[in-house]
Amino acid sequence: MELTSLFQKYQKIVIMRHKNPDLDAYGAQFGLFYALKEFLPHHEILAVGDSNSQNHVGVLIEMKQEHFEGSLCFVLDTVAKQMIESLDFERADHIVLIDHHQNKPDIKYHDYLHNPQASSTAEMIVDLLEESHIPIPYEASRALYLGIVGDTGRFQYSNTTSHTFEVVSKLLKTGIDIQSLYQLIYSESLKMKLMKSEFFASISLTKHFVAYRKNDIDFLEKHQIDTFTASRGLVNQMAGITEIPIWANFTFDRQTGTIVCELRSRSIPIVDIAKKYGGGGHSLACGCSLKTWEETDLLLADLDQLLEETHG
Ligand SMILES: [Mn+2]
Repeated sequence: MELTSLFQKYQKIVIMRHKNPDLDAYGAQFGLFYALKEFLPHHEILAVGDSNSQNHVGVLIEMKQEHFEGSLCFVLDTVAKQMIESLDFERADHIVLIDHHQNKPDIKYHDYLHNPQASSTAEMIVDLLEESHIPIPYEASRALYLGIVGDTGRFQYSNTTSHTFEVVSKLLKTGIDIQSLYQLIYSESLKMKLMKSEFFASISLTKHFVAYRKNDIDFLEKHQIDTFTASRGLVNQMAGITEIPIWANFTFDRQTGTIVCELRSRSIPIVDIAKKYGGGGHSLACGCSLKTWEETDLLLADLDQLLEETHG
């Protein structure tokens, strides 16, 4: 893919990513946005999509059909239809997907940059900008750094490679202040901390130490949080505890009337259990949706049984 010829052909560039964005989705989006803004000062460049509390790096425009007509559109950090806010982007004249996940695209595209070895889409954006001889300005650098930190869990997950550090080294040379960036993403409100402490104080354990919590509608309403914040946002409150090899977070979802299950494991693969209940994901981090609280007990029994088989 020749970016420069695409930039000659299209005057309007739209940059989007999956809904419910995480640090990598924002990082890749705004990293590319700020770099192209500076490189192509006479182009119209739009960063579009939904927003949440994880955005520290830029201002988004709400997605509209007319943004896409006659445009070059980048779709970042996903290739899955179910992760996309709106399929309006398919009106774009040229669609470029950039992603590091394992999935096969089920959305329309013209070019697809895929690197499952990359720690993050942000890491891929740094490589792409380099290859295309597009400078990475300070603002882009901050966004991209946060993206990489998000998907590598501050460089602790096994997706962190020597290349990740090469990329980060380039970002640091733009003069970013990483201490202030960490303060942005790892500080939280007193209200949030108190909610987490209530959450943790009421976790339960199965016989073989699967930790779990059931977040009902009362919990969501008491703390004024949405399903995503409670399920994805709180599951890892149960992580990093020596005695607990597997943990599960069950959260009622008002919109669908289902129970969203986030399942995590330190080392024993659990994705087959998620699949048994119609879900999926990674080997140690996966999920599914269930219709009743009774089903969550069946799922917990399966996880407990898995530990019994593993430990005897
Ligand atoms: Mn990612």
